[in-house]
Amino acid sequence: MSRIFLVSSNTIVDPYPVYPVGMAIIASALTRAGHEVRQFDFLAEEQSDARLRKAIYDFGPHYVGISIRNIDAADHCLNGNDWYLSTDLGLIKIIREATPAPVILGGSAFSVMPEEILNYLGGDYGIAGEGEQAVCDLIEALNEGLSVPAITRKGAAFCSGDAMTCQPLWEPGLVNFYTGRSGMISMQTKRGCPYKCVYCTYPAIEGDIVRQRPPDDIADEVEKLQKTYGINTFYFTDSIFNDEEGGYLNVAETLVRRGIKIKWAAFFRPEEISKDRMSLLKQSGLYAIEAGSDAASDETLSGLNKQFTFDDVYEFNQACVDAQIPCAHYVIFGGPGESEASVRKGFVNLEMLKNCVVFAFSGIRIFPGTMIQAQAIEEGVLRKSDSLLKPTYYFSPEIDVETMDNMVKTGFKGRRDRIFPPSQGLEMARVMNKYGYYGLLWDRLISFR
Ligand code: B12
Repeated sequence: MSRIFLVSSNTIVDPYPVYPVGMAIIASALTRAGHEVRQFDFLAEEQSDARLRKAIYDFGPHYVGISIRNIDAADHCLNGNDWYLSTDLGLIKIIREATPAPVILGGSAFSVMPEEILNYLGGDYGIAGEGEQAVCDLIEALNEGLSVPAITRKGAAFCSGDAMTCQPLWEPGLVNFYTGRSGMISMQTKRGCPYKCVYCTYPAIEGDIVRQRPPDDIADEVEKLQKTYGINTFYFTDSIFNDEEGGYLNVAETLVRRGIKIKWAAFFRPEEISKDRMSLLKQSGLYAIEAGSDAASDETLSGLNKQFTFDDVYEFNQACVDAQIPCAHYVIFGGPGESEASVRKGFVNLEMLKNCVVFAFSGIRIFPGTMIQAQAIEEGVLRKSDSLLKPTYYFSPEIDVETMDNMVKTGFKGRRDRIFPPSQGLEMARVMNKYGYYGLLWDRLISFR
């Protein structure tokens, strides 16, 4: 048995603070393997270095694990003022002063560029991708004195759906902290994304094979959270909730069959969805959809390799409107193929989307190993050796960025349901928080009356 001190380093509160489910799953797996675990959430602990130091002294860990969720906000308009690894660097310094225990890094951000982050932060070991089994194996190997590589990469789709029955170790204090500030709790129902969007890091984090958690296991967890904490609003954090195989329908059916009454929201791929399916989802509690529409014209959708067209986005939006489910579309301007003509066409298209919110982003954050990195290298705007640790963005060479941003600002002017730059949405959320509103908040901009 080892004592393992886990730290969640994420301090982002935009668009709202999100429960550190990654850390909670690791805590659960380690506890099941017989270890003693302490979870320390830097945000909930008011970002206090002193509390962190004291908690480490009091616990006397054999190992420290850091869950690193975000590198930056992937928002070009923030001009690089959204870089979070400096927080992790500060945490490691305190940890090193407080204990000689080896430091193990993991988390979604870590998995996106493990070598660079391990080097930058000076951790001892890192686990890229799914961590629950890998972290137990690593600690066992270290306890046996075996030599292990600095970075473990068991393959991004390591755990089967059944192996994901490892429910997070929910901490009552953290549950209250996060539900109090966001009005919801996060839960993962599946892993893996089979699509090949040019910018995407998801395959590196959770693999490209869809693995569905058993629906009854999900329902058990929902019920447990409802009974123990009175939580009724959930966010299913899957990369894409409406998987092609239809596993998501089994989740909805199970919630309905078991008479579980909750509200839930999730990310959807804007693809054809029948009335019956929408109605089942709504019956199971679906109250809002965030759609990865990603671009506003067929040229740019194809440039991102989305494998759907704007007609699909339109039909999907109509299906949401017909079912009276608020939908927010996330679109990026400036991707491959973007030109002034495609932005104009994009505005004609977006105008056709009724009763929905559109969040627009400018440029694509480039991550290692993605197709967009290769394209940027080919276009001569990036070198293979360039570090991507600090926010680096791709813009189509066919458009001037300032001109494009101004076109988007002008196009959205005067509309509260069209948001650009993204910080505008955050300002709106802050104001609503002041008046006691929490949650997604954008859904309140839509009315079906
Ligand atoms: C759902 C989601 C959201 C939702 C969250 C909703 C909610 N209520 O929870 C919303 C839309 C709000 C959101 C917002 C943001 N997100 Co987001 N989000 C995701 C997504 C799709 C899933 C995250 C999740 O919950 N996963 C489930 C948990 C269980 O998995 P996990 O944390 O990865 O944990 C596993 C492993 O990483 C590992 N692990 C985790 N911790 C540890 C610790 C140790 C020691 C070890 C060994 C292993 C380990 O084991 C775990 C189990 O296998 C990911 C992409 C992805 N596919 O991962 C992006 C992602 C995490 N988001 C990202 C970003 C950037 C953001 C925003 C900053 C974007 C923005 N501009 O607003 C905000 C920040 C919000 C915040 N407060 O932190 C990036 C982060 C990387 C980066 N680029 O910096 C990701 C990776 C997407 C991407 N672009 O690449 N997000």
